Amino acid sequence: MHSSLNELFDALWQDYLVLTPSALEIHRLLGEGEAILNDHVAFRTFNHPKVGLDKLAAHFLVLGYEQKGEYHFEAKKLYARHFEHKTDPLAPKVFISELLLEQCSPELQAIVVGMLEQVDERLTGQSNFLYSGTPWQVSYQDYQALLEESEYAAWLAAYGFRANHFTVSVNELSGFDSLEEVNSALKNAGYRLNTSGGEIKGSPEVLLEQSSTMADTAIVEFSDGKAELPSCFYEFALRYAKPDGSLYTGFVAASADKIFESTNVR
Ligand code: OOG
Ligand code: NI
Repeated sequence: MHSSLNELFDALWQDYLVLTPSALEIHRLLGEGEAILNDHVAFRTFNHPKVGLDKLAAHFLVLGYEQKGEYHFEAKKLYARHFEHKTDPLAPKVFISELLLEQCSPELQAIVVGMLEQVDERLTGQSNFLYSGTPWQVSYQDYQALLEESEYAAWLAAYGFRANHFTVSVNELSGFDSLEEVNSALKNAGYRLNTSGGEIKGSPEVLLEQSSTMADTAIVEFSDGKAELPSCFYEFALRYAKPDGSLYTGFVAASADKIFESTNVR
């Protein structure tokens, strides 16, 4: 467990930048030299007792976070929860999802169990767990079998435990007032956006608008060779005020469903 929130987020950011070099360029493009506030950071896992959502969440609960919303993604066989810091409104929100293994094929389950058998029980309690990557060896052949059934499972097998994306709080950017402006700046600079469900997911009516880049790529070493695959992406979120005047802090399942596809291979 980490003793400070800043220390944990710094370590997550450094790990994320190695796989997502475009995030640093975009950070400069949007921040124009000023600090950027993170709306949220997201993680992926399997709903296996060894590494389930709760094991990841524990690292945030000890740092003052509490559980907030929950979300269901039936077609993708995912379940997610989001967490907010109890007292620090500037602390990034945390979104953690897990693949519901019992709903997946016996073939997928067998590959994942083979990976998880290699995981030391003590891993999830270690301070670096949330940016420890893949504690397993998996073959490219198994990766491809996972990919046939679940893009999420395949990404997780290749990249493991780390921030899957950071998210710029567009509300806090001084040079950009809308997500359209952010998206135009990104496209003009040559970045590819996730267009699944439209470039902008959500609307003022649901109090949240989101867009994201398509993931960068990285070379992944499998037990039987290397492959270049989508790594991590950068997201942009604009939040709207609730009737009481405070900003909406939740997520929108229909939008999140499309954001997951930012790491799709095709
Ligand atoms: C999470 C996708 C959902 C959001 O902000 O709605 C999400 C993921 O890709 O792991 O980040
Ligand atoms: Ni997100």
